[in-house]
Amino acid sequence: MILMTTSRRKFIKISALGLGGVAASTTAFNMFGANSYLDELVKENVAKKFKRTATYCEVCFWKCAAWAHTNEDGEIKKIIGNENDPHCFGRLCPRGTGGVGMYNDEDRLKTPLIRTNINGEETYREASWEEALDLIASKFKGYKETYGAESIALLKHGSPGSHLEHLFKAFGSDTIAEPAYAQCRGPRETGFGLTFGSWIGSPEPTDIRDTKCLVLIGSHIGENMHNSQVQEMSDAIDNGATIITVDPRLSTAASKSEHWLAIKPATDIALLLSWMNVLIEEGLYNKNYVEKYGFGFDQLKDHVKQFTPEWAYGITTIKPEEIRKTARIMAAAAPSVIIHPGRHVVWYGDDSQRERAIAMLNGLLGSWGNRGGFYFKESLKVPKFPHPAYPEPKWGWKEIGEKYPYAEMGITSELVKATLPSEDNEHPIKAWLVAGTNLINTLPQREKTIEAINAVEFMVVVDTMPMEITGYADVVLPECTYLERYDDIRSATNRIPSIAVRVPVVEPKYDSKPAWWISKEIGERLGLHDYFNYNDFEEVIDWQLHELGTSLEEMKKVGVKVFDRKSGPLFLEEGQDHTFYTPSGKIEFYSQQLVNKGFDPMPVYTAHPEPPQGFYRLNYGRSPMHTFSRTINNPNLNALKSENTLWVNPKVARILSLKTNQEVWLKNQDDVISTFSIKVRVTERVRWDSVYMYHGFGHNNEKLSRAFGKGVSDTELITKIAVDPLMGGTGLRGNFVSILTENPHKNTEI
Ligand code: MGD
Ligand code: SF4
Repeated sequence: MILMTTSRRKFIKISALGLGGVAASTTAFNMFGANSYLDELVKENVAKKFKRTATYCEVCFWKCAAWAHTNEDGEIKKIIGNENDPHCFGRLCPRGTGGVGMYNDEDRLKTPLIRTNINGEETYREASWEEALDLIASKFKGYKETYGAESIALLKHGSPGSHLEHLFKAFGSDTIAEPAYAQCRGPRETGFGLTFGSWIGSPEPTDIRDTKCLVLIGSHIGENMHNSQVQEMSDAIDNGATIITVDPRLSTAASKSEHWLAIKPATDIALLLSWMNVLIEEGLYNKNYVEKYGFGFDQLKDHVKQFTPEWAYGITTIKPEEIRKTARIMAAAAPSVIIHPGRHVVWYGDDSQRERAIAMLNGLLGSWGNRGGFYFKESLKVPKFPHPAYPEPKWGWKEIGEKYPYAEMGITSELVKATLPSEDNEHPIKAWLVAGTNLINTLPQREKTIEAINAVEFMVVVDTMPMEITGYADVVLPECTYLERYDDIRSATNRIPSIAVRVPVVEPKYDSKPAWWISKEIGERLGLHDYFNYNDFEEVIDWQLHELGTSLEEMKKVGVKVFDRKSGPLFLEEGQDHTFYTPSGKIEFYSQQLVNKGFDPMPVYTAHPEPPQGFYRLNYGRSPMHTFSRTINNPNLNALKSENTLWVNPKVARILSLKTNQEVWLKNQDDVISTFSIKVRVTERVRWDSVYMYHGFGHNNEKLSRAFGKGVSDTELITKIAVDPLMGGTGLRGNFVSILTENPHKNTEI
C-alpha cells in the first residue's frame, strides 16, 4: 500500500514564488573538534574584518550561543561558538556552523500564501500579511464564538512555539502540544521524576567530563551531536573513562567503547534488572548512599533476585559474564558513573518503566548528586514581561482523549485523535496552528495525521521552508530564520545559570517575519493588545534583561552572561541530608504512587513482538549532520549528507543477495511501501534481526529541491505504535520491514 495524500484538503506543492534565490554557500566547515590553533586563527581574522552579532543556534535544541559574522556588505560569512557559553564551550557542531544554510536556502517560503480554488483546482496564491492575518483573526474569532477558543489547537516546536503559546493562552486556549514530549523525551522525565523527584530536562545534568564510567543505552552521543555533551565525552575518554554502550548497532559511541553490548532490540529492561541483580547480590551497590537516601530497597532486592544474568542472557543475548563484568565496572567507578537517560526514548511503550530502571540503577550506584554522575542543575528564572492574567480555559490538552496519569505536557497524538470527527468526542478540535514542526515526518501513523488534517476545518502553518506540512495548510506564513530575528532570552539548566540572547544578524529576507511579530499581529486583531503591549520584541528583552541586572546593550556585546549559583553546591557533601521531591522525600526504588494508580511499583520485563519471518525490526537514529527532517534541504548540510542508507547485516545481505549501494524499497508489516528507494549499506555494525537508517530523509515535496526523493522516510513506515500507559508516549520501534529489490512503483505514479 502506498500512502498517497489525495483528500479534500489536497496537498499542494508550494511553488517557489517570489524573489529568486541567493546562491547556496557550501564552503568548508569548521568541523566540530577541528584543530584549535586553526580555530583561534580564524577567530582572530574574523574579529578584525567582520562585525559580530550575538545569537543562539536553532539548528537543534541544545541552543548553543554563537557569534554570527557579517562582512561590510552585510553578508553572513561565518557562525562560531561563543567562548563563554556552557552549552558549547566556544565551539559549534558541524550542523551549527552550517546554520547559515537555513538563511541562504533559495527554497525558503517567501511570502504569505492562501489556499484558493481556481477552475476546480486547489492551489495557493500570494497574499499580503495584512490579508493573511485578517483572515486568521476572523476565523479564530468565529471558532471562539461557536466552539470556544479551546477548539483551536497549537502544535509547535522550537522558538516560534513560545511566542504562539503566549498568543494562545491570552486567547483562552491551552490545547497545545509538541512532539518533543510524546515522541521524544517524555518517558525519561516520568521515569526519573518518579524515582528522584526531578525531571532531567535539557541539557541533561550529567557530569560527563568528570565521569569514570559512562553507560549509553540506545543513546548515541556523537551522532545525536549535542554539543557540550559530545565535547565532555571526548574529554572523559581522554581521561580514561570507561564507556559501555548498549545498542543493537555499532554506533559511533559504541565504536569508542570498551564494551559494546549488542543487545537484542526491545529487551533493555531485562538487562537493567539483571545489572541491579548483580549489584545487589554481589553487595556492590553504594550501601551508605542507598541507606541514607533510598526508599524501598528491600522490595527492590526481593524483586530483582530472580533476574540473574543467566535469565537475562536468554532474553537479551548478552552473555552472563559480560553482564557481570560491566556491572562490576560500574560499581568500581561509582559514584562517578552515569547510566545516561537518553533523549529520544519512545521505543516500545514501556519506556517510562525502562527509564525508571535506568534511574534506579543510578540510585543504587549513588550517582545522583555526585561528581562524575548527575549534578544539581540550576537555571535563571527570566521574569515575564507584564501582561494581564491569562483567562482560564474550560478545557485543554489535559481533558482531551485518553488520560495518562503522568502526562505533564500535551500529547500530540491525542490532539490528532481529538480532531477526528467522533460522536463521543466532548472536546472537538476545529482549527490548528502548526509552528516549527513538520508533523508529516514527525508523528507516527501518517495516515491518521493526514486524516485529522482533512477533518480540521482551518489550518495555519508557520514555517521557514516549504516542508510537507505546509502543503496541507489553508494559510502559510513564512517565518524568517533565527539569524533574522529576536527571540526569547535563552535560559536553560546547567552547572551554572546563564542567559544568551538572539539578536537579528541580518534583515529578514523576502517577505518573511518573526514569530513574535506574527503572534502580536494576530493578537492585536483579536483584541488582545494588553498582552502585547510593546512595539518591538527588543523592548521585551531589554525590560527582562534590566530585571536581571543587565541590559540588551551589554548582552549584544557579550552574547552570554553567566551568574553565580544560588541553589547550593553542585553535589552532595559527604553524609549531607537531602530531601528529594518524591512522596517519601527519598529516591524511590519502590513507588507506592505507581501502585496507587494501578501500575507496577518496580519495572518488569515484558516480551515485545518479534519480526515475522522475512521481516527485520526498523531501527532508526540521528545523522550527525542533520536534525530531524528540518535540515535535509539546508544547502550546507545537504552537501555533507544528502541521503540515508539502509544498514544491513552481511548475513541478511547474503540471504537476500544484497550488495552495498543496491537500490531497495521497504514494505512494513501493514503493507505500507516506502515511497522512494534507499541504498543498501552492508555492514557488521548492525544485528541480523534489524535494519537501520537515519531519520528525517525521504522528503516527498518537490519544492525541497535538494531533499526531494532522497532516501526513505522512517516515519512513513511507522504505522504501529505502542503507547506508554503512564504518560502517553508513542513507542515507535515495534515496526518491521521486508526488503524489496524490485521497484514496487514501476507501474504507479507516486
Ligand atoms: P522536523 O521534522 O525537523 O522536526 O519533530 P519536528 O520538530 O517536527 O520539523 C521541524 C520543522 O520546523 C520543519 O518544518 C522546519 O522547516 C521548521 N523550522 C525550522 N526552523 C524554524 C523556525 O525558525 N521557525 C519556524 N516557524 N519553523 C522552523 C521533532 C520530533 O520528531 C522529535 S523532538 C523527536 S525526538 C522525534 N524523533 C523522531 C525520530 O527519530 N524518528 C521518527 N520516525 N519520528 C520522530 N519524531 C519526533
Ligand atoms: Fe546548533 Fe550543534 Fe549546538 Fe545544536 S548542538 S544548537 S546544531 S551548534
